[in-house]
Amino acid sequence: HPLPAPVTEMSAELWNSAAGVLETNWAGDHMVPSRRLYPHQWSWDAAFIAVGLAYVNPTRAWRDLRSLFEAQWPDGRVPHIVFDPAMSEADYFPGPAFWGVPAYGSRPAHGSTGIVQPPLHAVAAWEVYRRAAAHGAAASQQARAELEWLYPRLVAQQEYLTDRRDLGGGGLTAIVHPWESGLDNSPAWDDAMANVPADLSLLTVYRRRDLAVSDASHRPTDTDYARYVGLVLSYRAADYSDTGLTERHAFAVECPSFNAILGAAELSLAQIAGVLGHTAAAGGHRERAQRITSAIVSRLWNPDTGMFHARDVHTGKLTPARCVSGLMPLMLPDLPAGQVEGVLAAMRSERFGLPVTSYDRTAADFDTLRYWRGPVWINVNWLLRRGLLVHGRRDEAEDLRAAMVRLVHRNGHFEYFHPETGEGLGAPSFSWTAALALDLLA
Ligand code: 9YW
Repeated sequence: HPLPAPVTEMSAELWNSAAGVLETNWAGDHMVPSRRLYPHQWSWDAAFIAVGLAYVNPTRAWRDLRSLFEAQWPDGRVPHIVFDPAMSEADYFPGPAFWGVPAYGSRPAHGSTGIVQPPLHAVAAWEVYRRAAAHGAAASQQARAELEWLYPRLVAQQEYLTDRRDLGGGGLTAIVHPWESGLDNSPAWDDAMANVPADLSLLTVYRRRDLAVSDASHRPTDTDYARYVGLVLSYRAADYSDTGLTERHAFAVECPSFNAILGAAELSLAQIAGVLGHTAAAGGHRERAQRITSAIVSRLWNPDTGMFHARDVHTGKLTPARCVSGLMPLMLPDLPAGQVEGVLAAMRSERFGLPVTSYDRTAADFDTLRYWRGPVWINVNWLLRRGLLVHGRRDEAEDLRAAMVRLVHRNGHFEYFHPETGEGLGAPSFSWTAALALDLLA
């Protein structure tokens, strides 16, 4: 499937290299984020990836989403990693044996993790569906059948997050591990993580695999990892039950990005319910999106900084850190004008730049290399561009689109990028960067 017109040499080159990355990273029934660093299936990666596959291989887009949801738990949670039985325990830490989760569902997987990631899949499914007609009648028929299969599963995912994970009781989902945010070592978690025990001796029992395949100065620290491992052990101790979790688990945080995606998912579910003829359900989804938006505004907005911040469920405090997650509620169409203006002002300020950094450039601990503590990531910028479009900021959306395309074309389909030089960092041939490049070009 060639790039739709207008085609320039630059866009054709980028389109072909992006399609090539998705070809390389296809593992039979799912896509891996990166062959070397992340050799299994990741949950929110699958959503971003489907958005790109919608242009070049819709059958694989549906296959990837279906594979993920085939591993859905009976309680509705969609695990953040589904482990590929073709890989061994040594290929990724923490691997299947560490999590100790049985293989749920029909997927012939090697189990999964017990935590979740942002529920972007309804948004992705709707995008793949919308593009199906461009591939002909058979693709349209397939898209409808896949939506029918996915819809109840997407609803169960939302219900798990809104019913079981509303640990703060205010209508938002609380994440119980930084990995659940998808923004692993973001400064947004520093305050809450300070209250999580860091038992470094755990790292003599469990060895980090990431350091064997990437640069330590880019990755979360050993202290971070000791806490990450400790939090999994804590959640695992009661078989990942959410009952009474706040009292026995050291980390519970309401993340503005996670909850913005939760709200956006309800709106996509409303669209999906509409085409499937579930009219009453569609109204319910729209109402839930509105409730989530109101809860984000009343619980996570800080009028002094003019942006959103993560809220620690244990202390009730907002973190002072200004992170990209605090811009993400821009995705929500019912966000009140005051909050829209605040987020836009923060985005335009010297704190974030174009494309936006993962963390405030002017902060004393801004780190140009370390993962979610400074570098530029394409996926969150892609979500912010959606937010700009939702609020009719076409020129700014176009500037952001052009900046992302330039960055990836000049530097390659990397996992993340140096915020000053643009150099590609982390894993090369990274699936979501390639997938989203296709969408930005189309
Ligand atoms: C890790 C796969 C995942 C992403 C996350 C990202 C990273 C895994 O990679 O986490 O080992 O640190 O933070 O968002 O889903 O691409």
